[in-house]
Amino acid sequence: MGNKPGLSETICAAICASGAAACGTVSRAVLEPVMTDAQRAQLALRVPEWRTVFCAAFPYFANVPAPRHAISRYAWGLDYHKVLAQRLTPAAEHLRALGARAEVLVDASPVPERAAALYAGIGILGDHGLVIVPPYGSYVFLGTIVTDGEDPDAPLTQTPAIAQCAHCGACRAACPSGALSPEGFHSERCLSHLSQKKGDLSPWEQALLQQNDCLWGCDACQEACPYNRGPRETALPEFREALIQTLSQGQLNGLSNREFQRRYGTRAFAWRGPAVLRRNLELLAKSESETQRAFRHEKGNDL
Ligand code: B12
Ligand code: SF4
Ligand code: SF4
Repeated sequence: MGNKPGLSETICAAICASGAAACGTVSRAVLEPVMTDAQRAQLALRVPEWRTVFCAAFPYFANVPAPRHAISRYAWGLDYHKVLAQRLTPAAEHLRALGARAEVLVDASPVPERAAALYAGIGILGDHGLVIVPPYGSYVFLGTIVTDGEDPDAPLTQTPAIAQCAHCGACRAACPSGALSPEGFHSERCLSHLSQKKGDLSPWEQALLQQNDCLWGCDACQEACPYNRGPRETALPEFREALIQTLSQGQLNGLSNREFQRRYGTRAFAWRGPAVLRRNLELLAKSESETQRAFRHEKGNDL
């Protein structure tokens, strides 16, 4: 990438012009110590001599209420993996034109994206584990460009301090599964994970999905957070137009995998295929009919 001063600002400005709300850089010396061995090995395969990570946050909050049987907000619009990759590619090409290797990596990536964003100084660490970028709250996706060019503007070794949230406790109190505990985050308990998990769910897991009317993903900790009170709406059309906020059994029943992909393959909820969504919808329908039965019983209208 050379030693031209201001190059990282130029690249970050291009990334922001492509729709990011914030962009920053973190050097290898700062990020590598918090990476796992597996993350280090995988990233070295993608960009062997990587030295700098550009990290960007793209807002996705659409200002419409969540319906019944809601898909989580992050999956209402087009698949963010593709959207961010497309929007980050011109900046990566700019770096390549200068002779550097540059790879766009989004989510399915060995980069610990939240740590990269926090060290790059583009957001605040929330106790729910997510990166908050006011005024968009935590409703931002993270994406990176990893390059072997050196960032001339970033200190090589100094680990920056990380901004922290207000520690109000609302996310922990709102978490229905106990995934957020003082000891840390338990991903195997997280409803977002459970709603995407294949196969049979335990009775406890089923009840969690039903009680929280959860079709795909979970937004409870984010909804409770004061930084997400009235967040600014995204300007990106991919995340505010043609939204799919829920699905019905009628839309999914009888669909082959191929037909499901044809209809919904542009969406982030499609990667697991239709079976997991069908299972979740069945659970929600079952709990609905049980509630209706209990209501009729209370009114003395039992058949
Ligand atoms: C696996 C995964 C999940 C799992 C587990 C999540 C978890 N909290 O661990 C499940 C399915 C549960 C999940 C759920 C969600 N996820 Co998720 N997930 C990921 C993914 C793909 C990998 C994370 C991971 O486990 N990596 C492997 C471990 C070993 O690495 P790591 O998490 O980075 O952490 C290591 C180090 O970096 C270090 N570390 C971690 N953080 C920090 C911070 C600092 C400051 C330091 C020093 C160190 C450090 O400790 C770890 C151990 O070594 C990331 C994308 C990515 N590539 O980072 C998205 C990502 C974290 N998810 C995201 C989202 C949006 C969600 C959901 C909100 C989706 C939803 N609505 O249902 C929920 C939120 C749940 C929650 N409260 O965390 C976004 C978060 C955006 C943001 N604003 O922060 C990400 C960044 C995807 C993206 N590209 O935007 N997710
Ligand atoms: S996504 Fe849901 S289950 Fe997971 S930590 Fe947040 S509130 Fe808890
Ligand atoms: S709800 Fe409170 S404790 Fe949780 S992330 Fe938001 S400010 Fe931090």
